[in-house]
Parts: sequence; C-alpha cells; structure tokens
Amino acid sequence: MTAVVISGTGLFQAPHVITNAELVEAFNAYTERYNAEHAVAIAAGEREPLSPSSVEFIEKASGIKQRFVMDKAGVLDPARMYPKFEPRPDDQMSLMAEIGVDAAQKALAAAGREGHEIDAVICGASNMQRAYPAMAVEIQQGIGAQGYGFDMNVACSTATFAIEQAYNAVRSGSARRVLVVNPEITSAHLEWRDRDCHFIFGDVCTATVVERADEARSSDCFEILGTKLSTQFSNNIRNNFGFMNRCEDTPHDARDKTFRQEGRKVFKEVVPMAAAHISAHLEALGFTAPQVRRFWLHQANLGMNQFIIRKLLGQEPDAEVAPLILDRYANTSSAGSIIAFHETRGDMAKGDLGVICSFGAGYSIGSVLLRRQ
Ligand code: CO8
Repeated sequence: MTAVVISGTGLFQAPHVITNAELVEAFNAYTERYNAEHAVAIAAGEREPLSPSSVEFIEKASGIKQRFVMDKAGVLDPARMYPKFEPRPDDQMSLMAEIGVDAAQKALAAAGREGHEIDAVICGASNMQRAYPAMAVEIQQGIGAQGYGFDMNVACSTATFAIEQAYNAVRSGSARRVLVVNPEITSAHLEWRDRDCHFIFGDVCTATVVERADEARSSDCFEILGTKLSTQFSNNIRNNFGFMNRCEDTPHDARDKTFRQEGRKVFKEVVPMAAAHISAHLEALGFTAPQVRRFWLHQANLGMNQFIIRKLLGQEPDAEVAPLILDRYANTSSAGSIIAFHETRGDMAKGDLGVICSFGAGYSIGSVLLRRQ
C-alpha cells in the first residue's frame, strides 16, 4: 500500500460576525416580544414564559465568544431569528457548492494542485442543501475535477470519516488524489429561539487534499499513519427534518425539525468515549498519548476538550497541545477540528505526531493520526 498524505487545506470564512453580546441582545428582544404576546396565557399558567440568555453563561458554559454566519440580519431580527437566503435558480451554483468551491480552491493552491488533478470529491456536512444531485458532483464540476463525487453525513464526525474514505481510496490505488469538502451552514438548521442552544453554532467551509505521498508537491505534508472510526446510536443529538415530514403531516417548523440535544448528557457520555477512542487508536498503531505533540479536537465545548486532554495526558491542557478555535468560530460541526488543524499546524517539526479527532451526533467518533513529513 502506498503512503498517503494530507497535502493542503483551505478555509472559507463566512462573511458576518455575531458576538455573544449581539446574539443575546436579539434573543432577549425576542423573548420580551414573546412574553408580551402571550401575556394572558402565561398569566393563566397555560404557557411558560421565556427566560433571557446571558453572555456570561455562554462564555462560561461553552468557551464561545462569537461565530461567523452567512447572514447576520435574519438571525438577529427578533421577528425572524434565522438567516435569509435568496432562492437560486437551478442554473446558478448552489450556496453550499459555492463555499465548497472557495475552500477547495484554497486547499488545491496550498497543495500545489489544480482542479483537473483531483479524481474524487467527497462532500460531507451535517445537513445537505438538497437531496440530489449530490453537492459533491456540483463541486466537482465547479473546480473541474475528474472522476466522481459523493455526499456523506456523519454529523460532527463527517470530516474524519471522509478522510478515512479518501485515505483508503488513495492507498488502495482506486484514486490518486481526493478532495474532502465540509461546507457547514449550521445557521440554517439551528433553532436560534432556543436559549439552551442558540449560541452553539457557526458557519464555515473547510477543504482537505489527500494524495499519494510520492506525488505530493507541497512542503507542508502530513502523512496519514492511520484512521479509526466508531459509532454508537444515541438520541441525545437529533434532528428529525427529512423527506417524509410532509407525509407525516407534521409542521415543517416543529421544534424537532432543527438541531436539538441533551447537552449535559452528551458532554458526560462523549468525553470518556472520545478519550478511550484516541487511546485505543494510538495503542493499535504502537504509540502513546504523550508522544503526540498536538490534538486537533472537535470544537464543540472548551470544557469537553479540557476533560479529554486531562484523561489522555493527566495534565492541564493548553493551546500548544490542544488548540482552540471555537472561541472565534463556535461549533462548526464537522469542520471544527479541520479549522484547528488548518490554523495551528505551522510550527509542527518533521516527525512530530498529531491527532485530528471529531465527535458528535450518532454518536460518532473519528480519529486520524498524522506525522509531519
Ligand atoms: N443563558 C443563560 N442561562 C442558560 C442558558 C443561556 N443561554 N442556557 C441554559 N441556561 C441555564 C439552564 O436553564 C440551567 O439553569 P438551571 O441550573 O437553573 O436549570 C443552567 O443554565 C445550566 O444549563 P445546562 O445544564 O444546559 O448547561 P451546561 O453547563 O451543560 O452547558 C452546553 C450547556 C454548552 C450545551 C453543554 O452541555 C455542552 O456543550 N454539551 C456538549 C454539547 C455537544 O458537544 N454537542 C455536540 C453537538 S454538535 C454535533 O454533533 C453536530 C450536530 C449537527 C450540527 C447541527 C447544526 C445546527
């Protein structure tokens, strides 16, 4: 089997920033409107009043300070509370493909490649803009790639699961160069009116070039030493939006048709699973956690990442060992650990080991062990 590297990454940053202060101001304006509108029912005990959100809670509970979004005005409009996108005709590139092509072109430039040198595109995200044709095929056309493209979804773990597909395709010889694209427009499937989760997500797109080590042109290559995936069914992170909704005669905007979670249960259950997963993966490849210089962990919650590092290394985590980008980007689902890798791999020396690890809905956990070339 041939050696395989990640030879380039690219990042599309959504155009608007929403700070916690702006978010909380809009949310609290919404709750005041709601409580005034339903004052009679609330006084009669028929409805619960909505409680205000707070910047202090958000920063303390999550570590998130701001998020980037595709549309700020719609999200911050207390009468709307979700983004507004202009519908596009079929002959115009779709929004997810557009940000996918942007990130892809940056990743290709970093790898010293052009679109026609790619022979497979995998597009992975927590939610796809449409059922078909696959977003990946539109991105494939957008960059002028060869071969084939397909979409996949393992929620927050989609990028690591896609990297394993790319790695296997390249090392088996069925593809020479695979592009993984993770466009996450989370703002469109977050319930911005729910105090428990309105602060969690942000929009972004990442792209990753995976290719044969002996053909790579970039001087910034990381060899993939191995990948490990695992899943275990849980309802604790769930979104019931789907093609059968209209047949079930349920309203399309019912609460279960956007993201919802039992955040505390997720926190408690996923932290030990992720730490055990990484340990088992390293052990299977003949390494131990202290030999790893950097862990690019999924960016959902500061506390989760701290727990995982303490479990793995028995030491207090810092930015050197587990860089944090969620303070600026929030949780960007599958793209989070790739943003961390993209932004903080520059100081890795030849031979240094690093682990990309994602975890989230499913539950799903994926890890990729890398060695700087
Ligand atoms: N402001 C003020 N107070 C609040 C707020 C708020 N916004 N929200 C909750 N509170 C209150 C609660 O009411 C509660 O009050 P009380 O103690 O009186 O009951 C108190 O604060 C504590 O609430 P929680 O127990 O809920 O707070 P936590 O400390 O557990 O923090 C978190 C909540 C931040 C959600 C935390 O539990 C967490 O991060 N958990 C892990 C979540 C996670 O990693 N989920 C992964 C999901 S991502 C994924 O898999 C991809 C899915 C697809 C993407 C979808 C995109 C839309």
